[in-house]
Order: sequence, then C-alpha cells, then structure tokens
Amino acid sequence: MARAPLTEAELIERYGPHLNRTPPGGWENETEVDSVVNTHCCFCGQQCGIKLKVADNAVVGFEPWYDFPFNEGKLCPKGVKRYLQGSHPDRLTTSLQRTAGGFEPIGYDAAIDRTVAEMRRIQDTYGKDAFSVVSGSSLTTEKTYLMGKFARLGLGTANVDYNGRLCMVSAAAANKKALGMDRASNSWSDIPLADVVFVAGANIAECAPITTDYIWRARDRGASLIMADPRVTPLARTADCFLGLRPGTDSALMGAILNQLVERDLLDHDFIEHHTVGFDEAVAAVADLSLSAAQEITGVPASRIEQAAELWGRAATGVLLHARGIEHHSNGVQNVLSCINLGLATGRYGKPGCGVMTITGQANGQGGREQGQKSDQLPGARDIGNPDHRAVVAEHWGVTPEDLPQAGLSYEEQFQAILDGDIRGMLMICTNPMVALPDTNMVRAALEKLEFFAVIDFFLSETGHHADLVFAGSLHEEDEGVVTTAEGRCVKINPAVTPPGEARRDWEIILDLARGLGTQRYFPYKGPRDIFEEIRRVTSGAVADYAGMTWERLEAEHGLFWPCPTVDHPGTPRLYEGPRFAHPDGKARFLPVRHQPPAEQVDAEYPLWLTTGRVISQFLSGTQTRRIGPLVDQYPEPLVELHPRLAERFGIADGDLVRVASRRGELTAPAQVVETIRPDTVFVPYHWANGKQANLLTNPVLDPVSKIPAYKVCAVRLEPAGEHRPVVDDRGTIITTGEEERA
Ligand SMILES: Nc1nc2c(c(=O)[nH]1)N[C@H]1C(S)=C(S)[C@@H](COP(=O)(O)OP(=O)(O)OC[C@H]3O[C@@H](n4cnc5c(=O)[nH]c(N)nc54)[C@H](O)[C@@H]3O)O[C@H]1N2
Ligand SMILES: Nc1nc2c(c(=O)[nH]1)N[C@H]1C(S)=C(S)[C@@H](COP(=O)(O)OP(=O)(O)OC[C@H]3O[C@@H](n4cnc5c(=O)[nH]c(N)nc54)[C@H](O)[C@@H]3O)O[C@H]1N2
Ligand code: SF4
Ligand SMILES: [Mo]
Repeated sequence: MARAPLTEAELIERYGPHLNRTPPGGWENETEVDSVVNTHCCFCGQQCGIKLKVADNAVVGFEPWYDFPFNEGKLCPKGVKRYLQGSHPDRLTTSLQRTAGGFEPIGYDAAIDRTVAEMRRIQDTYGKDAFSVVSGSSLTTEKTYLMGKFARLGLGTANVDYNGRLCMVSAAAANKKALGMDRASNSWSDIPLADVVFVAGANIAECAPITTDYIWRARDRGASLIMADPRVTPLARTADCFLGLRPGTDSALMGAILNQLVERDLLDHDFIEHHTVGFDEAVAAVADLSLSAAQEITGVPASRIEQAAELWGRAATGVLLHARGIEHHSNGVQNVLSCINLGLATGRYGKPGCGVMTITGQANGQGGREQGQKSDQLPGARDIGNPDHRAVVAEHWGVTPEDLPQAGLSYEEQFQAILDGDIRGMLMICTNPMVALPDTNMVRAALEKLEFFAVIDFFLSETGHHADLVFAGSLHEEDEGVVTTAEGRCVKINPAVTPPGEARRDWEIILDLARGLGTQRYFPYKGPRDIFEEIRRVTSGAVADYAGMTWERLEAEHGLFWPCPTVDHPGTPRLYEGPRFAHPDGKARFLPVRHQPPAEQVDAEYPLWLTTGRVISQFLSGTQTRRIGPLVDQYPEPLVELHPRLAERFGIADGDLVRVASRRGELTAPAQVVETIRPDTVFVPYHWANGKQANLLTNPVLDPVSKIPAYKVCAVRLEPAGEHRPVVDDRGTIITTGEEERA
C-alpha cells in the first residue's frame, strides 16, 4: 500500500511545468554545481527526500526531490536551510583534547591511542562495565548496529544505551506489549483514508510538518480531527474537537473515552472477540473514570470527552497519531497503552485508513531502536534477555551466548551510576546531554566526575566541553547508509562530500578503537555496505527482518518497509493485516490502564505545571540549528509561553523577563503571552544551552518500564525578572538578547 511515485506527467499536472527545473541556460551568477545527490534531510524522522547540490566538495544548496513519494518535494524551514551547516566555521576538522588551558588539537592516531589506553585502564581497574557507551538515533542504522556490537564485543561492557531512550521508548514498550512488535502500524498512506484523525500529544505542524499534508488530505475528504494537547498548537486551531488537558492526565482522558465507547456501544465486537484478549480487564480498570471524574482530573469539559468518543467511535475508519506529549511521562507506557486500547476497541488495525502510530522523532528514530544499541536489545529488535535470541546473535557474531553481556543501564541510569562511582569512563556519540537530559545540574556533576570521557561529534557541543577528548566525526552528508523513517520505510542516505581535514567517518573511528583494543576480528568491515550486509544476515527471521533489502532495492523502490524477509518480498507497509498481531497466538492484548498522576504535583510553593518541547526552527539540543543563521533569526532564544491570566496575576507583560523555578533549578527568559495555553501551565522549548536549558527545571523521574524521563510535566513557580531589552532590527529580528548588558 505504499504510495507509488508520481509519474512525470502527474508531477507536471500537480506542480506545473517548471517544477524542479532550472531554465535552459541556467541563472546568472549561478554556482557551478558538480553534482546533485538524492538523499534525505538530516533532521527529523519524516526523512524528507532532498537533492543536495555539491560544488568543490561542499554542499552549496538543494533542490526539491519531487518524485520521492513521502514528501513529493515539500520541506520545512529546517530542511531548506540544512545545507548551511557543513560550511560553518565551527565544524571540527581535527580531534581535540582538553588541557588545563582549554582544548588543543591532537593527531588522530594519538587520540585513538589515548582513548584505547584509558578504556583499558578503567576496565582493568574497575571491571568491564565501568566503561560505558551512549549513542544516538540520528546515526544511520549501520552505525547504530556497530555501536551496539562495539560495546558488547569490542569493549565487553553491558552498559550501552542511546538517546531514543529520551524519545520514543514509551511507545516502543507499549507497542511490544500490546501488539507484539514495535513499529508504526501503517505507512502514512493510510492517513488520508481515515474518517477521523486523533492526534494526542503531537505538535504536528512544527515537529512533523509534512504529516500535516496527509491530515489535510483526510480533511479534504471530510475527516474530523480530534487533538489532545495542553496548548492549542497550529494544527489544533483547526480541530473539530480540542481536548485541552492538564499535562500528565492522558491516560485518564483515554480511559474516559474508552468508557464512553462501551456505554454508547461504539465497539467492534467481532474484532474484540476474535483478535484480542483482555478487553474486560481493560474496561474494568477505567470503570471509575466517569465523565465528571475525568473532567475533574484532566480539566477537559465532559461534553468534549463525549464528543471525542462519538467522533472516534462512529467513524468507519480512523487513525490515532501520538508523540512525545503522551510518551514523556513517568506513566508514558501506560499513556500509549490507553491509546492502543482505543484502537483495539474500535478494530482500527490491519485495514486501510486505520492505525495507531507513534510519530518517531529523530532522523533514524525507528531504525536506531531496532539494531541493538539499546541497553536491553540485540539486532533485529531481539531481546538481550531471551536465551534463543542470544544464541542466534552469538552464532552470527562468532561468540558463545555467555560472551554476550546481559542488559545494561539505560541512558539516565548511567548518569546516576557515574555519580555512584560505578561508571568511570564513557564514549559518547550523537547526543548532547548537557541540553537534552533532565536536571542539567546533575548532568554536569556527573560528566565532571568521569575519569575519562570521549565524544565523537562534528561540532564542539556543550557536552563536548566536558570531554577529555573530542573526535571530529562525520556530518550526515559525509557518510552513507540506511535510516528508517517515521512511517517504517527504510531509505538510503547517500554521501555528497568527504569529511574535511582530520575528521573521520564515525564508523572509521569505532573500527580504529576496536583495532586498538585488539577486538578487530569482530568488525571485518571495509565500510557501511559490509555492515548492512551483516545486518541483513543477522536480522533474517527476526521481527525487524531486513534480509530482503539491499541498498540497490532501497534506492530503486524509494524505500522498503520491514519485515522484508526475501529479495522478492515487497515489504510490509501495513502491519497486522488479517488481522493478525505479532504475538504467537496472533491476538492483540488489551492491557488494563489505571490512571496514575504525575510523579511531581503542584503545591503552594510550586503552583504551576511546566511542560517542555519544541519549536519549528530549532532541532533537539540545538547544536546544529543554533548554527544556522536564518533559523536562529526565526527563534533565537527560549520563550516562556504563558496565558494572559497568569501573566496578569504575576504582573508580567509580553516580552518581560520571567524567572521559572523548580525544585531542581531555575531559568530566566522572556515571556510570550498567548491565549493558546492552559492558564495553569507554562511551556518552554528546550533547544538552548548555557543557562537557558529548560532541563535545568525538569524532573529526572523515569517511567519504570521504558525508563523515559518525564520531560512533559513537573511543578514550577514564576516570578517577574525585569524588563527584557533585546536589540531588534527593523524586521523585528533579535540581534542581541540584552543579557550581555546585564552581565
Ligand atoms: N522542529 C522540530 N521538529 C522536530 C524536533 C525538533 O527538535 N524540532 N525533534 C524531533 C524529535 S526527536 C521528536 S521526539 C519529535 C517530537 O515531536 P512532538 O512530540 O510533536 O513535539 P513536542 O514539542 O516535544 O511535544 C508535543 C506536544 O505535546 C504537548 N504536551 C505537553 N504535555 C502534554 C501532555 O501531558 N499531554 C499531551 N497530550 N500533550 C502534551 C506539547 O504542548 C506539545 O505541543 O519532533 C521531531 N521533530
Ligand atoms: N526538556 C526536554 N528535554 C528533551 C526533550 C523534550 O521534549 N523536553 N526531548 C528529548 C528527545 S525526544 C530527544 S530525541 C533528545 C535529543 O537530544 P540529544 O540526544 O542531545 O540529540 P541531538 O541534539 O540530536 O544531539 C546530537 C549531537 O550529536 C551530533 N550529531 C548529530 N548527527 C551526528 C552524526 O551523524 N554523527 C556524529 N558523530 N554526531 C552527530 C550533534 O552535533 C549533536 O551535538 O532530547 C530529549 N530532551
Ligand atoms: S520535516 Fe523533518 S525531514 Fe522534512 S525537511 Fe523538515 S526537518 Fe527535514
Ligand atoms: Mo526525540
């Protein structure tokens, strides 16, 4: 059911005759382009197709790639500016080591030798697990596989984890429990076929911009739209039913809707009876969520909850899309399960126009959680604790199952283990905890306590500042491999340029470390293609089965959806057709969800809810987008979003500085007074560093199952902090924030 690429004639009909065409003879003063490379955007999990223009071994611009079927040439503001990052003067071109006086360049070989020596010293002194690895999901699948294998066999440590742990592990755990596997249930081509679209905790327009187009297409057919968010986000402004809930109360809302579906008999009885188990227990668990009880907990009027149940229950087809708004909670897994229960109760799986999908976030958010860099996982989405899974992987890797470590500590648990003295050394790639982990003060203390800390990055991130050694790694456009998009589509990333100076492709650095450690026999690769071929062999027969994919097929067919067991298999855009779920009996599990309140509550001292998230023009910890001028212009610093009623109560005018304090820290930033947020809640985007981290405030409590931090809810207080005196140009763009004057 993947949408077929448009033909040349269809493209011209849709976009006009001049699409993607330089006029004959070119433009005056046009840069001579050496090549145009079909690849994908380096930022979010939408993984838009894009053509990079290359001149003199530099990416100098882009063209839309109209016939890539997911985005058909469309890009968001980050995509159109992504090409500017490579030429930034901060690009690391040599490795750096920290000295008493700051960082100084160190030769690549010396950097490898020093890292290997420290790995050996720490592991010999304190044990194998005292050296840990933290990785990321902006990396290609080949690199994520390599990071997991390098940790287990190169270093022999159990402690390897990745930044998807901060992102979509709540959805992953819930999908596995309820449905038997973890991937979006459908390709996005099912969204336009839905008669109702329910979006829970996802700011689609800013964070999954291209998905908006799929929802519009459903709307054009008359579909209704339900949105659950404490803020009226851009897409929510168009919703038929807006559920403006209090942060941290999603499972109560979904439970009440389930109750209403039962009461109004809006159920798919046949589906429930033949394809699921556990319905009665799930309904019993929400029995006390009457409309009035749910209104009390969530702050959503009872009539809206009824309306949502009617819209969701009466439609013939429907999709529910969720993201971090429901997942970043100490009960994140329960929240996702409560959404899945709504999908199962109405039979919305395995058929056109139906599905419950998490919208993955990072470039390779999906692929990065499949191939073993997760602390409890082996390649192919196998479980490290499962003896059968261990045996299969051990055999492919030429070791015994006993040689494979057991599950290690998750990302944030590793930081606690540093403070406890159990982890003494760390290798980190593709994540920036000084901005991204909760409780920045705790993170800083942990990083400074490490005896040896090495980072692989192409910029000196705020975390890199705390490293003993920083390797200059590779930019997205300097390497190649495969990533899996939010839809579950595996696509090919193509190299456009080569790394500058002494910078190395990330995988080369890992292979050189393995060589130094004397474990190179496990890594007989000449490049990422060899790694991908190994992934195909190792995942054969696993849940995330890549055996039938080749790099050539991925390019020729505009991507493939796993499972794809053989080279003549078309891939699986829509899961659970039949319907048949991935549990051995083929049935899905309803799981009982009893609402649990957020781990931290508001009180007299901290009377307001804080929630955090994103804005369209910045990306994640900001290392990249804070270096792209036009994106900085659009949103240069964090703003504290708050309702006019709250602003009035505290005597704060739009643009004034406001101090936000939690039990862990405080942050001062300008206020943005808007009517689109609950009056008991403030929102701060998290992309900034150096005292502007939203994570100075957030609560490091974890979901007990997924180990995701509760970024989306904690208690804070506000106070005015004086007038903000930014210097703005005639377009209203902030040139300096005025902080300098005060300092
Ligand atoms: N522009 C941009 N796009 C991105 C990214 C980026 O950094 N910038 N990052 C990518 C990544 S890695 C990810 S994970 C995704 C994240 O994509 P999203 O999850 O869509 O983004 P967030 O802003 O984290 O949060 C989404 C919404 O959750 C709402 N919310 C807060 N608390 C609650 C709650 O308790 N319940 C409910 N129902 N909603 C709540 C917020 O108001 C917000 O509108 O975006 C990806 N795309
Ligand atoms: N308060 C709050 N905190 C949050 C969130 C929130 O909503 N609120 N969201 C969380 C979520 S969903 C996520 S995904 C995390 C993400 O936050 P992080 O895990 O910090 O992810 P990035 O910002 O992508 O950090 C990536 C770092 O790796 C580098 N990098 C990028 N690509 C590559 C590559 O290919 N090779 C190498 N060597 N380096 C690379 C970048 O330069 C950057 O320094 O933040 C989490 N933190
Ligand atoms: S939607 Fe995501 S993948 Fe597409 S251009 Fe924007 S950041 Fe890049
Ligand atoms: Mo994320």
